[in-house]
Amino acid sequence: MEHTRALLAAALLTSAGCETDAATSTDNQELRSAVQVSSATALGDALANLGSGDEVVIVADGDYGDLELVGRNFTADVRIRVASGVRARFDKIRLTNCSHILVEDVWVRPTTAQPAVRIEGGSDITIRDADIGFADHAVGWSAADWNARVSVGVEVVDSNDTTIHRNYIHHVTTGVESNGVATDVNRNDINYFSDDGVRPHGDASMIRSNRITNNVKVNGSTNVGIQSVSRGPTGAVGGGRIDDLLVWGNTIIETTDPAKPFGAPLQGIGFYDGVYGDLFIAQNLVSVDAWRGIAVLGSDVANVQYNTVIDSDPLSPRRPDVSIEDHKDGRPPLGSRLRYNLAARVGSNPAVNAYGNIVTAGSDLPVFFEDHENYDFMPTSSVPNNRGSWRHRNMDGTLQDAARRHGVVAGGGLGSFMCDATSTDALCDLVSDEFELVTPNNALKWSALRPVEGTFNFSRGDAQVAFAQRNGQIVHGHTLLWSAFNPAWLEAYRGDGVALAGLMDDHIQTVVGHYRDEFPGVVTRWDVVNEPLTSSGAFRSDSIWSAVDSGVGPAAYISRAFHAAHTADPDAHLVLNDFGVEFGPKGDALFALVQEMKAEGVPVHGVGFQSHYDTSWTTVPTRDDISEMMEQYAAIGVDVHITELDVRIPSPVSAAEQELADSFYESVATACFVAPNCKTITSWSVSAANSWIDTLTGYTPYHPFDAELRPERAYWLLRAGQ
Ligand code: 9MR
Repeated sequence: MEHTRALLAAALLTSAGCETDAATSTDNQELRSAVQVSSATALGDALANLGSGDEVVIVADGDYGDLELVGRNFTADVRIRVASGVRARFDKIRLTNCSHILVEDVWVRPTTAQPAVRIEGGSDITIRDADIGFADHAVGWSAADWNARVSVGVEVVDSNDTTIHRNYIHHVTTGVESNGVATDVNRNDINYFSDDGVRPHGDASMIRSNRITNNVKVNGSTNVGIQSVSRGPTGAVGGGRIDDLLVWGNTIIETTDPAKPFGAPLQGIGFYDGVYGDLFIAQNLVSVDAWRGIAVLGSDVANVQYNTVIDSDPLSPRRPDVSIEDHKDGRPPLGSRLRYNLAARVGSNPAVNAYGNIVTAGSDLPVFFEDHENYDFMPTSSVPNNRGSWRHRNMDGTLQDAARRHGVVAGGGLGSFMCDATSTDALCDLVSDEFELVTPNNALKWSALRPVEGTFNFSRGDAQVAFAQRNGQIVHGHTLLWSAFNPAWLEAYRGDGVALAGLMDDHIQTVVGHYRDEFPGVVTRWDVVNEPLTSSGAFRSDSIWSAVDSGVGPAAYISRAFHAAHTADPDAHLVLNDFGVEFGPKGDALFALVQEMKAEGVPVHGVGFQSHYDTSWTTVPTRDDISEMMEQYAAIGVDVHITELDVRIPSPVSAAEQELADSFYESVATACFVAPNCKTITSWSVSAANSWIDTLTGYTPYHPFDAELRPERAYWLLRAGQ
């Protein structure tokens, strides 16, 4: 969006053909005003004349010296970017006590060995797509040259919410160093460094998907790919605490350039000076010839998981480890897990919960990886079923990462007896890693909550909601009212519409109120009513709820239920959920119902397209059907959630039906990703290991993961267009 706007602004300027000009839009209020400059003086003037923000300065090719701004705080991002296809060189960049500035595409080549980019104080600064380095290459450099000529690429000092994104940072001492809170260092390529790749020292920071390669050893300092150091009040190393660091999906390779001089052991991820609280080091690939691969010394809840640590030189004795150890002062690690890593050595601190790790010998490399000598760490089929290894097929993380890029939440369903706050089994781990939302498939239904009249049994529901809470997930509450899966005693109310109305109101108030109070902010949405329509689009007359005495018309109980849920939790997002509603008479009927409810002021916020598909059906929705129905809902301000996605294929599975099954996943994902009002894709069962489809005869279930929890093609289709 932002990008498009700027391009549009740039196009307007180009057509105006001026060196300095201002363009504003009359037909699009969001379009920023833009200024184009082609000299250091014009740039200085343009920066001096900026208003309160939301402006773009486009820099033409040329040499601009230092970019220095002090105390410039904007309310919306000011964007300083280079015109397409040209090079604008800067000597240094200094942003001091500034906020909401985005610097893009610049070419930074300092002439002296001081940090190339320094951000001090202030907040919300972004540096992206820049080329930052002290030289283009270092051919012929001596160690003394290295020591004299380079400094830090990007240094962040006491500035919060900094983003360092997609830069090429090279020929530096350290690539990025920050002590700011919430620094996000992601997708940078850090190449040729004489100290460390990235040094994150500030709380709540993320180091994600960076590529860190080719260290040079030119002095006494030890080279580490990513190193974090806590400091105490007096500045003592290891005397403090750093919380909430996420080190995710980085690739650290000691040497990719065989001609590189000054080669020496590179330690991968060295967190040697804790305490580190709530630390996640996951899905990183480290290929080094050092004793240290990934090591954490001093932790208070650390998860080091799904990493691959490869011994890049099987002939040398050094075997890189993955480990969580005592703090250097002797304090043992607390609440920490070391799991599902694949490494040349695995630590064994007795205080650490270690499981699922695989130790590789150097000689395994050709067996485990497609072509490790050429840095292709695609696992072969010989890799044991360790999730750390298959994840490296795709370094971009999980389903939730992929969905989030489209503004969509990825959800997973929990079967009746799956997962609670203490679960450590692989399936629950997978659900917590891959999805940011869970839906208890059965635990919140009437027969689970109220098997006996007069009492509520929240034990199963609470266990699953506690699971989600522990993992920072949200919950889709399913379901307050349904015609099926009700306890037998409820039937006794049929015929007494008034008593039934009271029972319904009380149920909604009690259940929604319970989760509102006991797990604040976790159950953020509810299927208030499930499956109210028949396949022809009529109201189900067999549903006990149709007997509620609540005014005129068969839909009256539905509106009453939504009002009750809204009263119980005004913040909850309320959903009407049904299957087969993407098209046809049932689809039209649901839309008409929701439209009418909206018109009457009923608090209905979303509809659920359940999306259980069967490849033997003769009529199935196409991607266009799904998209068109989503658009209709968008027009009346209603969100769409894919609430129960799965596919079943009659056994034995034919190639044609498998293809059809794939096409369902593809249609749903692509339709949802482009629809601004499609907010969720939930896989009802996440794997064939926990499939409700097994309760149907003659079908093979098809879910994102197979029975061994390996990703199916459906998994990759759900990541479409990431
Ligand atoms: O997957 C659920 C299965 O385990 C239960 O036995 C069944 C009855 O409660 O419900 C299944 O889930 C259904 C969901 O609640 C509503 N849409 C259809 C789902 C699949 O039948």
